[in-house]
Amino acid sequence: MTADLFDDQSPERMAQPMAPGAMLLHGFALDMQASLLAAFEEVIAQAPLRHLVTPGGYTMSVAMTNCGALGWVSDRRGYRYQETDPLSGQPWPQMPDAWRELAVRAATEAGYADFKPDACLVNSYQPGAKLSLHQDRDEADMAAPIVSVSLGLPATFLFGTERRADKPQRYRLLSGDVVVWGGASRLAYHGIAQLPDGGHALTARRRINLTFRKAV
Ligand code: MD6
Ligand code: FE
Repeated sequence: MTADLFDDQSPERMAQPMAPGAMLLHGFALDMQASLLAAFEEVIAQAPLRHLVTPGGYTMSVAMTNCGALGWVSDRRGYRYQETDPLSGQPWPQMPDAWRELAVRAATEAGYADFKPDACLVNSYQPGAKLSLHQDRDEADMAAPIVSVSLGLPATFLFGTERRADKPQRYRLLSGDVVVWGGASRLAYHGIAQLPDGGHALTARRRINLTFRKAV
């Protein structure tokens, strides 16, 4: 990282390389937080947050829902993307335009032109919730990156390699941070450490995460 590259940016807006293909865009969504969260309320009014069950029978501590043409679901039969919400049998809510535009802009900033997300997984963490180390590998096209937007309470993002046994690096993700992730890092193991208690002006005792994918 060279000084002149960031001369015109406050530290809050710095782009931090994490690994080949993975970039943390600090504060990239900072000035959109309120509108992103207003759209979040509309999405969860149509497709409520729920705690999915893993194929192994474990109930996830993170509450999830989706918007866009496809949504990621888990149940005793496995993990998959599907066009309808299993709770209602209806299509998932549309992806809000402001969400899609943010994701495309962040992907472009990180070097992934032409990102066309068709799925957005919405994660809601309350204190005590965590997401164990996993790979995102249910998407058909591994050439497309994933764009992940953090809102509300801070969290520790664990970011490893393609080998589960490698010790992950730790990154603190704050409200308005965006992680873009693809290329050589696309199959890196990652997770969220147990969320500490806290309060946030916009989300109270919650962390909201939006992950945009190209599922098909
Ligand atoms: C989260 N994120 O931040 C969970 N996956 O709450 C993810 O699992 C994730 O942030 C792939 C790429 C970026 C991510
Ligand atoms: Fe993931």
